[in-house]
Amino acid sequence: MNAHAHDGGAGSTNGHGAAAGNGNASSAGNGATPGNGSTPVTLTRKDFSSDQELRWCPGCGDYGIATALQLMLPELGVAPHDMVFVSGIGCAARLPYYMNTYGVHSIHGRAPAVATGVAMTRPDLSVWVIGGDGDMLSIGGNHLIHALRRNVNLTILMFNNQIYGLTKGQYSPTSAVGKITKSTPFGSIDHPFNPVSVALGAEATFVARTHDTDRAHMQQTFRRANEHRGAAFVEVYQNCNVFNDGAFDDLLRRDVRADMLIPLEHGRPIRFGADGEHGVAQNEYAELVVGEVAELGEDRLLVHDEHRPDPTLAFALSRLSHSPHEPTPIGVFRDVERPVYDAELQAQVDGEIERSGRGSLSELIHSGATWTVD
Ligand SMILES: Cc1ncc(C[n+]2csc(CCOP(=O)(O)OP(=O)(O)O)c2C)c(N)n1
Ligand code: SF4
Ligand SMILES: [Mg+2]
Repeated sequence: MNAHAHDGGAGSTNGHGAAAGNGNASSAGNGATPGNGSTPVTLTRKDFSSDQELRWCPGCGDYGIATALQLMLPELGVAPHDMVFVSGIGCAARLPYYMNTYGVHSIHGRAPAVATGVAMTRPDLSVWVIGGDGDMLSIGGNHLIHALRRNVNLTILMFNNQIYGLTKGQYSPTSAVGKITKSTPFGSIDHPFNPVSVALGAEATFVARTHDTDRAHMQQTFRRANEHRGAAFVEVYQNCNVFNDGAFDDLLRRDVRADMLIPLEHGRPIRFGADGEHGVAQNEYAELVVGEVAELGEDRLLVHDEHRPDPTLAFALSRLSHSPHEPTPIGVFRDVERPVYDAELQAQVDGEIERSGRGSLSELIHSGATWTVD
């Protein structure tokens, strides 16, 4: 795929291709280099915003996420025509329409598969995957975990509103037990997924959680995810004010937030509360416990290490809360290095070409056991 040659063609969501020059812009800082090598241009939110009016329900959390993203993207120093947003189907999946980048609004659940193809054939592009909890964990659960375990170079943002929004309020794999929806009139009996645990279980190399009411936290998390080489998974708590309003209120209301969000900061003891009075420690069975620092003891607090090669402790952190009604960690759970799928594949292909020459597809098809049917 040559993204530059497809302006307005199949796969382009909005007919707006390159916004700044036509070269491969990957200069550092808030500027992208035009193709003619002249002075870098300064990118702004406008460069990443399409001419389409943002259209979700008034009050939807998706507005806050889209705004955070569009305001942060210019800082990456990557020109819009070197970015691709791939989505599945759902309210969240509408995002590529609003981005003045390349984009594919693909098939329900298949965004990670489509994006894998883009990342493998065009490793020079910045490839983002956007979807909801239904798109990525119901029909697309399979595709998501394989993109994660393969460590394809993708930035995957999952907007979790614990409901199917677009189809008007059916339960999703992250809906709570007992949740009454159109498809669970007597209450859901399904045990929900914890998306961060799922990603860590698939041994994703970058796993984080953020939420739609803190723009700075979202931007910092999205930026870190995009800087990561390999598959980066970010769960974004997102309010669907029409079909699941207030799902995260017990965590995110201003008056409770300090006591309910556990910020994870690399190299720092894990503590929270207005005065850092609560903390996380390991007990004598090596299990994680949440308690008062005065009782646990400062020196027993767990020091967060994003870079631990073994995901067990990150997984244990993800299990500290089983619903957004108890103290819940946010931030980066894991950030480790592992060979990246697209680079490994390219190395294999290059090695074979060097060993055996370029080869011919026609010769390959007509070689070996072939026969003619009369
Ligand atoms: C193959 C297929 N099955 C079902 C649907 C119907 N459908 C569209 S979006 C969706 C779920 C959307 O929920 P989610 O991914 O959580 O996104 P949200 O709308 O909540 O952002 C479903 C079931 C579809 N479009 N295609
Ligand atoms: S249905 Fe929910 S998720 Fe979809 S646009 Fe409306 S408020 Fe947002
Ligand atoms: Mg949803």
